[in-house]
Amino acid sequence: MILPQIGEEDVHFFQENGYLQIHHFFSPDEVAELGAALDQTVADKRSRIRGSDSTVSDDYARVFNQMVNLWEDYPVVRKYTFDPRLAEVVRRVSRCRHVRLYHDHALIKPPGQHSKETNWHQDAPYWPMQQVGALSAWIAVDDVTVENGCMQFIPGSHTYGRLAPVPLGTEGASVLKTIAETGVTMEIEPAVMAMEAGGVTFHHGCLFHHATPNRTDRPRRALAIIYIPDYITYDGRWDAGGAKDLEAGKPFTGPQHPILAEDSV
Ligand SMILES: O=C(O)CCC(=O)C(=O)O
Repeated sequence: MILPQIGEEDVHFFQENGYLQIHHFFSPDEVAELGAALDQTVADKRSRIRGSDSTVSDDYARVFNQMVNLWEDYPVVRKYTFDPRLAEVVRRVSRCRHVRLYHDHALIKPPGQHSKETNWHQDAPYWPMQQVGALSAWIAVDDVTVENGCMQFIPGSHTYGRLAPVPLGTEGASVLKTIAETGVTMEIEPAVMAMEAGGVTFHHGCLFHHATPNRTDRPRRALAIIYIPDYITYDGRWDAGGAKDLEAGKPFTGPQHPILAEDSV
């Protein structure tokens, strides 16, 4: 395996800012392969959660078509979800011995006037984990810009810890409002994560982030993978990864949460 070129300064940047952006992580051929696999999931009308007929609100569907755990039924997606280079970056920036998969999800933002922004939110409140520190890798499968819904991050906002969950698709809902209500004044100077297809951003589960609506005429495709550092334990809530045998207070384990990168020393 060719190890990703990330140095101590990148790890430091992630720890301080809560994110890292790496351009051209995947080659054009890899992106084309992943893009074709995501197009297939859409053509198949894959359910949001496999085997579940639960539906989302129209407003949520205007934020994105979210399909969870595609690795289980699409071998090409599995190849990218399990990509050891991605997982190794995650392991290094989170300074831990190993990282496990929580789940992957396609996030396909529909185009046009009805497309909605992804509200300013944190991810950690949705995850059944006792500690914070889990993080995501977000692979741009199309070139992303403000026009088609690239992500924006508030550097350093992960240090505010885990706040209340924000309902996606609900007009006006925002973690920025939540933090303002606590009386905290913070700098809101978003870092705009525009990049070409094949670029990847890594973001901490407590980082404040959002994405603009997609005002172009083509869907904005992304695959995001969520990772669990070894020091995190399960808190007993519903596990979107699909495990049925986790024990509250114990580390994540089992075939739904495989180890994707491990310290070799
Ligand atoms: O793709 C988007 O619009 C937002 C993605 C996101 O919030 C995430 O991956 O945590």
